[in-house]
Amino acid sequence: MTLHLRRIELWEIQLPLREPFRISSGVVQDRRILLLHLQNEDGTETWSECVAEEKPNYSEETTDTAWHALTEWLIPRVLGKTFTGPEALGAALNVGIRGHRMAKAALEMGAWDLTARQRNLPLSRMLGGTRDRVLTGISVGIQQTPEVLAQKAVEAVALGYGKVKLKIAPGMDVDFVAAVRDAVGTSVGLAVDANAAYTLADAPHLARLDPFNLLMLEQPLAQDDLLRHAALQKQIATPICLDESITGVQQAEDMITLGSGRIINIKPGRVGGFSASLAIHDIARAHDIPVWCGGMLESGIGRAYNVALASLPGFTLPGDLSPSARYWAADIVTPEWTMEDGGMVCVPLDRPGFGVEVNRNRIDALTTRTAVHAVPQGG
Ligand code: OSB
Ligand code: MG
Repeated sequence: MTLHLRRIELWEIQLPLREPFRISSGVVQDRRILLLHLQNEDGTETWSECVAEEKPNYSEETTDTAWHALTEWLIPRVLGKTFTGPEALGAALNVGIRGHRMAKAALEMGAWDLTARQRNLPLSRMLGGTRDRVLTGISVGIQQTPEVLAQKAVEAVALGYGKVKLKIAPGMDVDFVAAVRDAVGTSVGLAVDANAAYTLADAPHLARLDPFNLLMLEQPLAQDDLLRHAALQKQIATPICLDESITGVQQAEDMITLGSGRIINIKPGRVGGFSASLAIHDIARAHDIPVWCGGMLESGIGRAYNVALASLPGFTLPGDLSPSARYWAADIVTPEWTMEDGGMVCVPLDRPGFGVEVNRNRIDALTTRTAVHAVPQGG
């Protein structure tokens, strides 16, 4: 069994969030999502999702740069060519094409799912997943006041989430966390995510979060700054978790060597796909570094890929894998993603591939542009 893509379609959809999602670097209301439909020469088909957002505030990639990179460089690299598997296809995307990891990941992860379908395996098991349910958390955006945020956190706990992550920014941090801790009590797992909004000079201020007994402080400093994260970790008790900084295997190794953090958020899109995600998982596990699966406000398709990854044994902390209804009035997959008692999401294991049906009618209704790349007849 080999991979030989004969047709790749790009679909951009616009999916409105139920409420705006604000982080320190920007706000999203309508999610512009790039989907890929992949067709292998043996008739195997799947969908994948590129997690790039409309604006370059989290990552330098955007929906438009990903469309461009896929169209101009990445799709031509793989279309009509034969690969022994997803690793080989992923490697071909990295020869002479720097960056654009989210665009690459959409193709590479789709290749993993095609291979799972060819082998009649659930995507989870194709990747080495062992769990049949994964712990989930919620990521709550920045709110106007500590009181509003505390109210949202209380609602999340009542819904059963196993972790509540609060977005913070300078001026909207210690008081907000204090109000939430006070409202939810000491037993709830709380985390904060700064999305790179602070500098090392803020270390004494960030140390004021220590008394709240947070599970982690995610990405306090700049994306490319492992050195200062190491210095900061020495000055605060709260474990640092890196998100934006971990763009590949090497950054994970460097984080461990330097002591820049004690936890890793793995987002397969951010690291260029599943091969890098698996390698980071393995390295972290060997060093007793817990990992968890981050989210990018994915549709039900991207979520399916994340849930499969989160079923690997090293994913010991709850992921940002909220149910569909937390984000959208209606998702583009059937069944929608739901949360079971105990804040768990079930890993679909009853069919090959990522395990949910894609709702074509719903995609059609949300589509803003499409493009088709196909090998010529007889090619
Ligand atoms: O930093 O984890 C982040 C969403 C967009 C960009 C960055 C982040 C996030 C989230 C959302 O926290 C998590 C989710 O998908 O629920
Ligand atoms: Mg984050």
